[in-house]
Amino acid sequence: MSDVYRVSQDWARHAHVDAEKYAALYDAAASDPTGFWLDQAQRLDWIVPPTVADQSSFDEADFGVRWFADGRLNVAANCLDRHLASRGNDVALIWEPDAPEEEPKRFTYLELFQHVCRFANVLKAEGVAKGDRVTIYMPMIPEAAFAVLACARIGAIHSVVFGGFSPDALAGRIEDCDSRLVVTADCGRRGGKTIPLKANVDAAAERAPSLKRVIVVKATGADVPMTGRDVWYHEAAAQVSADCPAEPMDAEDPLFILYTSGSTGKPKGVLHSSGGYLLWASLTHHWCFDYRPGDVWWCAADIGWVTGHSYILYGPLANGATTLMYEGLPNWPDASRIWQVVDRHKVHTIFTAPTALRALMKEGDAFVAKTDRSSLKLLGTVGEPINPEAWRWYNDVVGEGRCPIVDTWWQTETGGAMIAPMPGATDLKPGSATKPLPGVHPQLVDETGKVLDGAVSGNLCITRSWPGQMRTVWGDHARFFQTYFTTYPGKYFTGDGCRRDEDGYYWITGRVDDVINVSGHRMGTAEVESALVLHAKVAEAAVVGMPHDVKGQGIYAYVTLNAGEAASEELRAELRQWVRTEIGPIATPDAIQFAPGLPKTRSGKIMRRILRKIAEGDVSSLGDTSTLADPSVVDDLVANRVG
Ligand code: 6R9
Repeated sequence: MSDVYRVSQDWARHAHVDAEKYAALYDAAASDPTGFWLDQAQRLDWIVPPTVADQSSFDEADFGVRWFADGRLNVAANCLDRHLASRGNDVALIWEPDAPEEEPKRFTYLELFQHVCRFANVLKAEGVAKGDRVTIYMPMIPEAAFAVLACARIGAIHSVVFGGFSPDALAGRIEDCDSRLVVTADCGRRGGKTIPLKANVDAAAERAPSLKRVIVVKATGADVPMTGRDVWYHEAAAQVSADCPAEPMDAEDPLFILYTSGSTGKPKGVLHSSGGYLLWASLTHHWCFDYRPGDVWWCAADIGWVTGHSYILYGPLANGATTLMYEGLPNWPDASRIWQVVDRHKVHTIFTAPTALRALMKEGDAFVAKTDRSSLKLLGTVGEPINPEAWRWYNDVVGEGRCPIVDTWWQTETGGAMIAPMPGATDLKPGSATKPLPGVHPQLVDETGKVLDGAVSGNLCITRSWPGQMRTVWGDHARFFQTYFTTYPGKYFTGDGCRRDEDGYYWITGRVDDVINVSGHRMGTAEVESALVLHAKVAEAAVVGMPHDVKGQGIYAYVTLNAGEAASEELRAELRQWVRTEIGPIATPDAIQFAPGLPKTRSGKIMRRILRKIAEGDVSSLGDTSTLADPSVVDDLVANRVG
């Protein structure tokens, strides 16, 4: 039996949603979905309010995801303009620099609005128009937020690429969506280190012929060579006015593309809409985190990931929140840093990943205890299953038992939280994301697609659309259908395994496909394999996940060398570096095992099940190896396991 943490009376009394309202929301969503969603949609400011809600279908014949299709709005106006009259002088964005001795910056809603309008005019002056794709490759500085919201203001589609990705990975993403323009900075800073963003863009440009213009924000003042393709942001900004009307958009017009790893092929450009996405980001921020004006909200993600999109920018700003953006790392200069930032800005809610908590937990409680943290009232987590030990540490040591833990399960594809508690209404169980939010319809199925009822484990599907659902894979609608709707026809398949307990609580057990979750970041095993086989000495590679104390999962690579090549420690180091350069540091293999052969079926399919077991060190239960073309390769793999 797992522990149950009851909602405190204090929370239940003061929350936006208490147990009674929670039940009413569920009933309304179930009994009259159209009325429910049109009603919820009123939390946005529409130029033309929608009269239709869900028009989606998961069936092949009339497949598509569509919400609020006759509504018109502008996302940036919802995040900025509509707050000006009531809270123009309230702080919208707090920026905390990498180095603790530097001064933070604060922007009121009015100031943020002015910066965004000016940035939007710079983009327009460069010829960017509605529907054009703009790639944003930035450090965590305020200008990253300006650039994102500027795109939304003029109806350009932003594609934010995480600043830790390599020039190659960046080039692939620029080309895939045919971006003409990249916004970057001279350099970025993180944990005292410098990241050569502009130099990376220059390298990417050689492989990305669509790229014609680079807007460079002066962030660190590093000396970077400028070419005819480049313009300094501050110079361009001085030439334009700060007055920029917001472009009216259809609810279904695209807002952004965000590349994410899948089980096959190159990363997919997940496309999100304007109306449905913004509603979901805003509503889930309101429901799950019980935000109220004056609270300081801190989502400690990077804007290069969906969590940063939905919960640093769109959700909180749509709700008129004060959102904190932090340039650095949670544990630099030391493991107190994250809590010192909480104290410095009197943060009410912090939303972070289990991997960060595990890393901090390892350093000992003293780093936490010496900080005050009395401003905290809620603690959130996202990105991967949280182990009960980390959950309890977060609850007992960080929150001192005062702060509910809101564990949110969701995906880049879902736009916002899907299975998560509401702090005034949901009892908590450490390690469970609890229950689906109103209007979310999860279902567990077995391998054959049979629906499983009651307390059971299975593969997690969602049977009906929700407003924040992705609309397509950029440039490949067939791949969207194929990836998510064909494994279990008529349902959206999440790729996650999940257990439902006797109380109807959901416990995500992790990916059941060839995606691994490294420090809360998704990495496709196929991507790492493609990078490895590009190396001249590598014949074949197979990559699987392995358990890792801090990262949750680590990357374990089996590598077969070309005939005549010898395995060595130098080559191992070279291959690790190779993958870092090809994809980025987050893809660096934790273990590389040189193998004379890989376990394959007679039809040539690699038996990953066996490779996973060996990487996990679970060699006593390799299961049936009789279908292997050459069962003896397994003996060698077991004997030479790394770690
Ligand atoms: C938001 C985000 C999605 C994958 C998802 C699942 C895992 C996310 C989780 C969780 C257990 C949670 N995941 N949140 N697993 N509990 N609270 O992380 O998006 O980067 O697309 O990753 O992350 O496996 O399928 P994304």
